[in-house]
Amino acid sequence: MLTARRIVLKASKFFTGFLGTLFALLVFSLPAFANDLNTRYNLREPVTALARDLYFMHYVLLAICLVIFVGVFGVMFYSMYAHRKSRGYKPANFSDNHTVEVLWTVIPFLIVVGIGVYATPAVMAQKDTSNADLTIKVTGYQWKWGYEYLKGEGEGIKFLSTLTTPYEQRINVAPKTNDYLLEVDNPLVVPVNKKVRVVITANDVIHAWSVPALGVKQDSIPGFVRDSWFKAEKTGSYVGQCSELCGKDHAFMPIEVKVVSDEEYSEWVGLQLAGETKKISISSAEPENADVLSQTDVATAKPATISMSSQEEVK
Ligand SMILES: [Cu+2]
Repeated sequence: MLTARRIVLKASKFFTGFLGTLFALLVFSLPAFANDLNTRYNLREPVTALARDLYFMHYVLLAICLVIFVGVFGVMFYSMYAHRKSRGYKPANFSDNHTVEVLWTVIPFLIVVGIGVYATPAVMAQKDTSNADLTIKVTGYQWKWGYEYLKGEGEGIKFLSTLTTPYEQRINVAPKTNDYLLEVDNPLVVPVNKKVRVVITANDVIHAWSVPALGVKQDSIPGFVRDSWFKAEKTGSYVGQCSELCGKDHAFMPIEVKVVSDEEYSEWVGLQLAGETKKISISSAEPENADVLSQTDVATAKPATISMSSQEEVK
């Protein structure tokens, strides 16, 4: 008959080996897991350093959860199986065990603190919006997005961005396309390898501007200004969705960020500023009663209404 000590040793050896292998498999196969619009599972393939950090952190945390899950349930099921009544085991008769109680309080506490310490640099980096090449104000409306280029090349450009997926697809009378509910008329256009600061607010209710591949997710709150940033390393189209339940058309206000080369960006800016391809400008198509924070409002707003990270003037 195995002693309790040997059982624990045996079990821990097994779990260390098993989880180590699993973790190594997960970490080393990260790129293979990366996702695009054609695949259904996992996070989007990261295209910024920040998004890569978040992606990796996601796996580390998943592995920690897995270790705890397998460890706890493994010990539980093994104990029940190996010490069952039919084998002649008698139930122990004790009411508490201080050592165990201290352990199951201290260990989870250390795990949580460890995760917090590990995640802090990434959270701090997300908030460091200094030295941006481009500043863009993003405004959430029910149910569309408004973009306004505040600073940097393209200053003065503003437009609304609305879902273009045909209604027929939504009611299942037309086949759904690959970018179903992720296509917009006017994507946000930004240059590649430039730090873009997004200043995020809302006009009516709370929305959230989120583009997973860029590692950005930030609530947009009426009367408040929050900011975030990204620096895309690869040209392409990156999509996201409003990520805060904001009313009946919450699912129908996607985000598309088009990352282009410097030359293409300059060309696009030229066309926009010349007004040649400007399809909808905020001034002509702004929803009625729009009471969005103007640039001056943002710059002169009382500190209390601006998040700690946004106290520097927007302009
Ligand atoms: Cu929304």
